[in-house]
Amino acid sequence: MAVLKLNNIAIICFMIAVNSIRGEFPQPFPVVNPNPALFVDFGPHVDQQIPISDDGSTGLFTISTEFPFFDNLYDSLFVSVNGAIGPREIGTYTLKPFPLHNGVEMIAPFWADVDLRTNGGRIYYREAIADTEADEDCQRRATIDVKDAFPTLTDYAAKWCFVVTWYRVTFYGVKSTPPPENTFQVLLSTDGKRSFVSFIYGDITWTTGRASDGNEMTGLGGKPAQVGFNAGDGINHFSIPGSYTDDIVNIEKTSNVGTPGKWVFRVDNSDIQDPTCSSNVDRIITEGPRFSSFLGGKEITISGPCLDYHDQIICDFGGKKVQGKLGNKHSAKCVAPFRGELGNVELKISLDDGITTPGLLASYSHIHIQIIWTRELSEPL
Ligand SMILES: [Ca+2]
Repeated sequence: MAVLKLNNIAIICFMIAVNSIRGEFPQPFPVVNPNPALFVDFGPHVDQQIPISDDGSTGLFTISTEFPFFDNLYDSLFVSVNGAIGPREIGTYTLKPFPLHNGVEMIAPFWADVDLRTNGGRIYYREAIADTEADEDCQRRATIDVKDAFPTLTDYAAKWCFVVTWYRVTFYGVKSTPPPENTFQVLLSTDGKRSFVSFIYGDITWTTGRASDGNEMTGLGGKPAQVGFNAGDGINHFSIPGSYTDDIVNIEKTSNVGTPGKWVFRVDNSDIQDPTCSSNVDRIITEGPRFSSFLGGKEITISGPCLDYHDQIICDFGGKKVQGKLGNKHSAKCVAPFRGELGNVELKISLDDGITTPGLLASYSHIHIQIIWTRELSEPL
């Protein structure tokens, strides 16, 4: 399929070159914000536009700040046609599931085989730092998203915002008329220290290009779109539920912040923070780091259960209990105690001052913490 596509690209590139001279690209649609309550203002009146291509990008775009992402700082990025943003161009159109190796750092609001040559769909982007109503609105909305999702971050104020909108884009190899179209937007924001990403979805109707075994009429099936974050180290990544499955076509009806079509994440460190919490007692706790020195002292962040300010948090590290503290409404923090031996211990968390006995899952969840000599001697679990 890849070879086929490459041949097609060569042919189509020639056709585009000819069309470009003749000015015969599909005309862009008039831009209509599908949901002003969700989507930051976008379009040719405020944005730049990505050149028409199948698997191209903005080219390297130098940003006016350093954007923290997965424990690194980035001062430039590519916006790739195929639904991803990062310090590298993402020309790949047939996806592999996260985690990806080879240093492919990626913010993926909807990584799939977008093709801008086919219909009038366009991708608009801007670094929203000007003293204009549209740019200030980007920073204001990003700030609100963060404060709504992470209520303890009352001091957060976005100083920089970057917005990209994939507007009515369709997929490579589409045969149907009119073609299925997707509209989605991503906001990046930072205050210089912390950084956040909002994914915003309008109509999502296709998931897969034809070269990824998708149906050429519907854009469904095959290897569907991936939504989440990839650190590129083969370990750290985050995929939202349904990513890389057929269910991702329903992403505009889902949320981790209670607003269908919106997902918000903190992305500056290696553990992507998803504000989703759950009263589901069987929910797996996913935060970390999932290791500590045998001397103790490592602060462990635990998320999953919905927490409240009146919860009395106790962490039980293999029988050694320590008092924890509230991180935000979705996370607690406990400092691992001294433990004079190596190996795994079970970490349990109580929200009622340790009254509830372990095993009554209404108040307990658990993970295993690996006790090691130093971080360098072992990888996190
Ligand atoms: Ca493509």
